[in-house]
Amino acid sequence: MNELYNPAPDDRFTFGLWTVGNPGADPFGGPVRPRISPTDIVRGLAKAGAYGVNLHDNDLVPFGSSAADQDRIVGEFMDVVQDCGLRVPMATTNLFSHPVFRDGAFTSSDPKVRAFAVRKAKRAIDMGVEMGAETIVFWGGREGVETDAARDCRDAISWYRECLDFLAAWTLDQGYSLRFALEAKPNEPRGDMYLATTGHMLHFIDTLDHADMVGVNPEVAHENMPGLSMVHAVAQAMEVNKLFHIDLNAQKIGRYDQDLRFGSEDVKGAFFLVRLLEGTCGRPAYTGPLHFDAHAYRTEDIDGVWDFASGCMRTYKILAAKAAAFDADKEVQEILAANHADPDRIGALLKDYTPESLETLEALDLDPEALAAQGHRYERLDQLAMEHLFGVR
Ligand code: GCO
Ligand code: MN
Ligand code: MN
Repeated sequence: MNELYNPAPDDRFTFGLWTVGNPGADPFGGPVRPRISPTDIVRGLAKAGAYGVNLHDNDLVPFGSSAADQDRIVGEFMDVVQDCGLRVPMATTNLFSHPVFRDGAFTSSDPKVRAFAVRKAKRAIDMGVEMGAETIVFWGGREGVETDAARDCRDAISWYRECLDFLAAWTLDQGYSLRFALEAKPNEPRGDMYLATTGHMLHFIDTLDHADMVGVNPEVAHENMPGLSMVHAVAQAMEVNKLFHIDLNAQKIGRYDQDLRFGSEDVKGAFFLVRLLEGTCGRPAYTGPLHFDAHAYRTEDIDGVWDFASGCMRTYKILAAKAAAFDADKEVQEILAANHADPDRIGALLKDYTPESLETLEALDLDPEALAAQGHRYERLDQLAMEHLFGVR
């Protein structure tokens, strides 16, 4: 194996306990692999070259544990995390497994369930802070419906907002310096989930009391399931400084949430995503954790799980190198420069309306027929991307 692509902690790769720890159960069959203990997962991740490990409260501390048991479990876990030189950059709350959440957590029609969900999230945030987490992810696994007969959908959105506002205000009151990252998914497990895409989330965030501390955690699979572009979702978040976290994996369009090894489907989509994150095409790079929310094929044994983890990280690094090479390619640069050329500084005119800019705009010699006659050479540009990806350039 080419050592150039071996991962190291400064690559900022992270995995959830639930990802490499996934024992391979699906709706049609039980687990095929033994459960790996959280501390063995940590040791394995350190050996594999990861930077950190993320978790849901109940990945580590079983639901309903006493405070004393929680302290002991977290203490033992953190000893191993520190010994291995790993970090816990993100923590999240399981608001979907227990039957109490069968009709939602923050969007349940029953205020008692919403209260229980807020209290559980609050405890998970405390636990995350204790472990050094900087980001709290919210994935509303049960926030949705099978039938819209259940409630006025506007109520669900208002309750979702109230719960997040409550938790953000409490977080600030505690003096915690944390960021919340909201993760969208269009469906599964619910028939329709509220706030189905990263775009929905970005708008919703603007309506929150403490919008400054809330951003998004887009996931490749969740944008691709309905056939949307992950690149565009992530770009929209980055453009307004709201990309607080990311879930990298792979997905075939239109399927259930497959959570495949990063880059194993839609290689070109993964390439343009990495190019965007690395900022090789011009704008600033994403500098947060690169989290893989995926799991090994059900065909795999434990060795296969570590092949999977290594594959996610190596593919990211390979694509990052390809992205850098693509953007450094003279022919690529020429095509892009020709398309972006602005010798008369017309782009600047559009930045602000003033009576003067309008006057200059009106006086421009703009010939739509001549503009329309120009080809853009994107066939060649895309082929160059393909040749970089194929390794023949
Ligand atoms: C899924 C989600 C989850 C979340 C996780 C962290 O579809 O199951 O992607 O894996 O990312 O719960 O909040
Ligand atoms: Mn998912
Ligand atoms: Mn996810």
